[in-house]
Amino acid sequence: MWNPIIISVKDKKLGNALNLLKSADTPALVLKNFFPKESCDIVSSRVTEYFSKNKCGNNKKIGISLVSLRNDKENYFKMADAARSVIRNIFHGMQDPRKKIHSELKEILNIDDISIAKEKDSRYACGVIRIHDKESESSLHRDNVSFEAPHFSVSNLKSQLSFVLPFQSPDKGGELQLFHQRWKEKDEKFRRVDFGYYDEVIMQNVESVKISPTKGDLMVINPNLYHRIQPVVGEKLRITLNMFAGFLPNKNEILTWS
Ligand SMILES: O=C(O)CCC(=O)C(=O)O
Ligand SMILES: [Fe+2]
Repeated sequence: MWNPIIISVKDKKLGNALNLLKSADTPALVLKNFFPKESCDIVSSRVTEYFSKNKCGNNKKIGISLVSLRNDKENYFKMADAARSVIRNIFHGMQDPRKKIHSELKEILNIDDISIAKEKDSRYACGVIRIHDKESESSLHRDNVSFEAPHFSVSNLKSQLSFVLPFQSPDKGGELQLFHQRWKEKDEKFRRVDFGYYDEVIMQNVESVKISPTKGDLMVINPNLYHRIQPVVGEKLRITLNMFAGFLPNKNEILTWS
């Protein structure tokens, strides 16, 4: 059986779990009750209000993601700076979950250091808040910054990780489905022109798991495994904080970005 490792935050140190994640022997680490549910509710109502006031079209996120601007480096860093105060305001008056991820995962994962990635004098974006509603599509994909954005310094990092912190779960659906299959360069023939990959990329009899997003439970995944978000059912939005991380070569040190 290929199942996530569920950790109570009280367990603190995780032993071998990080290696199991890197080797894909486990699909995910789930840190129960990582972020207070009351704070999740406050964030969710602020995010919902933000989207009702700001007409965002199909752009259902707050914050900047590297993949969407990978061919416009200057603009990526400019927009990353412009987005900082917007995200900070969403977390106003509470412990910033991004800071909590940085400080507590250092201890829990037994890492020497975790900080936001930099490139010369520019700081990478820190976190994207994503909403998924019943109209949202999430294609099968994998995240691999080394392949997708080779002219950014984070492309030199190893063992990419993805952090997903749900603030609100939909009534039904919205599970994160992970396949026990890593992306390989030869899979590029299955790539869709818009985003992601055709389902044919998944080989026969490959196992998959579906993890329901539970507010406050931090999921850490190996995003080199194919994954997708199942359709959201009902009116309630799926709201998450998403961040990436990678290891400095030959170091037990992580840099983060979004
Ligand atoms: O929001 C999620 O559950 C997963 C998002 C995702 O694709 C990722 O973190 O790489
Ligand atoms: Fe992803």
